[in-house]
Amino acid sequence: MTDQPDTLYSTPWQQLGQFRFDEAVAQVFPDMIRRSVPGYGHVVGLSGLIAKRFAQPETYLYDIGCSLGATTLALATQVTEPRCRIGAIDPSQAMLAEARRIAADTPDAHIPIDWIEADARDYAYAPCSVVTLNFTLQFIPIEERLALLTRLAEAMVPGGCLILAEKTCVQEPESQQVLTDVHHDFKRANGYSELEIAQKRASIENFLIPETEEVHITRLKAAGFHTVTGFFHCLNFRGWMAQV
Ligand code: GEK
Repeated sequence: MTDQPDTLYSTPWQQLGQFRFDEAVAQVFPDMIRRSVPGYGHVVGLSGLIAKRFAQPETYLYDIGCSLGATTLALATQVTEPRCRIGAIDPSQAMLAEARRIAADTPDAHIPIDWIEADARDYAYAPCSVVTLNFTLQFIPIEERLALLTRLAEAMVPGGCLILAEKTCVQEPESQQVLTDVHHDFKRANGYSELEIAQKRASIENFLIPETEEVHITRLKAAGFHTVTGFFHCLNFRGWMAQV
């Protein structure tokens, strides 16, 4: 596992470009996400347990926006159904290269993994029983989210489950402010400076677009998921199981 500390925004940037999932990010990603997303480890671990319950033999499990494969490996170690395969999808070549390296060092993965360099919006999905979209839908333009979820619901076998985790927001400005403030306190408590918090925020502002829980649940139902059940909530981060 790459264990480099995230210092990407620790010195002033002359020109802050939009955040990109490039090689520099891939090198520090585990540290970055653990210090930035409260409950990230719980979401990953629970994804494996939920997948174990819903996986069906001879189907695909997809981990979309797999990054370094933390959720992918949770699926591969928990699920024991016969003749399953995992499709781990990410458009970032740098992320996938690191993910492959980490997976090669994980001996207790039971399920073969196909590492797929692709955009989730274009990929032709095979029949699948589990899909994880952990902190990935938030990077897809809002107007394209329903089409992607609809394609996923159509690819799922009856009884299948989508696991969706996202950074969310709330309607009431005062509640939103307190959630943002405590999230920044969480980052400070994890060693990020004011400069790092401010620069990361500026670079990701128009790239990571959160929505409310109500919008997510309404859209999941419109996409064809009949039951949507929350499994995780910590500050402004939430996770749902959506069944077809
Ligand atoms: C984890 N799920 O560790 N199609 C597929 N992937 C995409 C797309 C797209 N259109 N756009 C961005 N990504 C992981 C963490 S990180 C979350 C997910 C974060 C990918 C992008 O390349 C990146 O690897 C991932 O989504 C988001 O459980 O960085 O906050």
